[in-house]
Amino acid sequence: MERTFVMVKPDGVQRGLIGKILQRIEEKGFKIAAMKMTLMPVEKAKEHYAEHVGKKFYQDLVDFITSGPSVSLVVEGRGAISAMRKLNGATNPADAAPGTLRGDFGIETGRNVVHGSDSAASAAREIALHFSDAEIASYKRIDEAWLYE
Ligand code: D4T
Repeated sequence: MERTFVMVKPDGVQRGLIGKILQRIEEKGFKIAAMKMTLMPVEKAKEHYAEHVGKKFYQDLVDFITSGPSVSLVVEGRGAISAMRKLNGATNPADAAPGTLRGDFGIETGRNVVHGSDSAASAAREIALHFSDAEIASYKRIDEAWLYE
C-alpha cells in the first residue's frame, strides 16, 4: 500500500492542532503507520528542504521548521500521496479550499500547518530521512474491508 510522509509543522503543534489533523487523516481512512514528535535537528531540516536551497524563503523555512517540536508521520493507504496533498490544500493557505487543513487552519504560506510529500520519489526519500524501517508498523485497520472494494 502507498505510503507518504506527513508532518504537523511547529505552528500546528503550538496551536493545538495535532489532534484535529490526525482525526482528518484517520477519518479519511488512511492508516497511521508511524508517528513521532521531535525537535527537528537543523541538519535534518536542511536535508528535508534540500530542493529549496538558494530560494529566498529557504533560511526562514529551516529556522521555522526547527523552531519547535513537529510531529512526523508515515501515512498509508491507496493513493495516499496525492490524497494527502489534497487534504492539506494549496501551499498558500489563502488559496487553499475550505475543508482542507490549510484552508481551515492557516493564513500564510510560511505558517501552513502541515507538510505532505509531493511525489512517490519525495515520499520514499522523506520517509527514509525521518524514520527507520523498525519505526514503521505493519498492521491492518479493522475497517479496511469497508474502505476498499
Ligand atoms: P510542504 O513541502 O511544506 O508540504 O509545502 P508544499 O509542497 O505545498 O510547497 P513547497 O514545497 O513549494 O514549499 C515548501 C515550504 O516552503 C514554504 N514556502 C514556500 C514559503 O515559506 N514561501 C514560499 O514562497 C513558498 C513557495 C512553505 C512550504
